[in-house]
Amino acid sequence: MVQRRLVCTVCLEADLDIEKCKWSNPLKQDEGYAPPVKKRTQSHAAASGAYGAWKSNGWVLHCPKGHLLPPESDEREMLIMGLFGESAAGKTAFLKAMVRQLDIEGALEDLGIFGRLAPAFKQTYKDEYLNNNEPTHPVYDAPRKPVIMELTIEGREINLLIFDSSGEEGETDSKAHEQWKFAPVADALLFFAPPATLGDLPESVRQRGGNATQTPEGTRNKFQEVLTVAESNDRSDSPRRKGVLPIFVLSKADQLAHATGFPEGLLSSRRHSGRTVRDIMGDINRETPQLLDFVRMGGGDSLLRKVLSFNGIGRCMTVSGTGTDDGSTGSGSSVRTGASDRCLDALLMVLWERGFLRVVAR
Ligand SMILES: Nc1nc2c(ncn2[C@@H]2O[C@H](COP(=O)(O)OP(=O)(O)OP(=O)(O)O)[C@@H](O)[C@H]2O)c(=O)[nH]1
Ligand SMILES: [Mg+2]
Ligand SMILES: [Zn+2]
Repeated sequence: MVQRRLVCTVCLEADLDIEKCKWSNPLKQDEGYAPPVKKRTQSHAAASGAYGAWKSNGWVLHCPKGHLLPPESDEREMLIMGLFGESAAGKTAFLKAMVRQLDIEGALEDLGIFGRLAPAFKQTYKDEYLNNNEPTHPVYDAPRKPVIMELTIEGREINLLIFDSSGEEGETDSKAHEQWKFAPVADALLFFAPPATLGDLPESVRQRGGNATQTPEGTRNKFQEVLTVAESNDRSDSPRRKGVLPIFVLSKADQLAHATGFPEGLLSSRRHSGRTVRDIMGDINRETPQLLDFVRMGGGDSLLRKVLSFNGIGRCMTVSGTGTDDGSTGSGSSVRTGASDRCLDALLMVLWERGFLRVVAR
């Protein structure tokens, strides 16, 4: 059973009670509460008619404090992913790869999963992510806004909110709590660890790319800071915490091509087309022990254990080819190797855990 969640992207405090949310109509400069035409238990179809007409007249849902909620929040499920890791670990590149795979490549369509940037959010995405001014360096200490994607799986609609943190954030406890307000409400926490964070790998491998600034200690501290924030006001056995999926992401894995012991298969495309959810989940599960062995051999055991310490659950995955850091400038100056479509493993894992894929996996 999937629990419907409603979180305001500005307050990020707790699950909101939809009955307490405000409807307002910017076109009519009017404010009020939902008319009693739709019961909470009604399905989307049953809710059409007066309710639908009323909404198409411009009434939109706001949180009790008046912040605009993500599109169609009264109808859709909500999933929240948070990306964490040191600077230049590949988080923003991962997010862009996800958007590209879902929205442009339609990579999961054969699996019955359709995704696109929320139309109202497209311009913001272009400005903030596709132009050069990536929001990698926060100018203000204001909490980050998510990238909002809409997913459809067999008629079920989901607002996917992805919060892309910056490695510069979380300097102090108090800053971390302010900047990562989304962490305690996230469904999935992604912990990014590029090869430089694996201290037992040969220096030549860790430094591939030339300017790898991450360290095992820096990343371990970052992970700990994230856990501290994500755990706040939640007991370790609380149902919410148990439902979270922490994911260890070995990023920039193309740097590991030819590294001793690295399973090269992890650099091959996930090839979603023409396959089923079960095929893909099977592949992911088969690869997991190989990946864990390599990370442990490379000295990443304490990072893995940190990720696992959140609730005892944990997944791991690898992504590569979402960017290049070989020091060359300009796009197209180097050949990208790797499997950027593996960025979707995280989404599949979360959807699977949350029971969204049962219908398409039959
Ligand atoms: N080799 C390689 N380089 C990558 C990969 N993904 C990203 N990069 C490069 O790594 C650098 C940093 O990537 P970002 O995605 O901006 O890193 P980030 O984690 O968002 O960093 P902050 O926002 O500063 O915290 C860029 O030069 C990317 O092109 C990858 O899969 N392989
Ligand atoms: Mg970034
Ligand atoms: Zn709010």
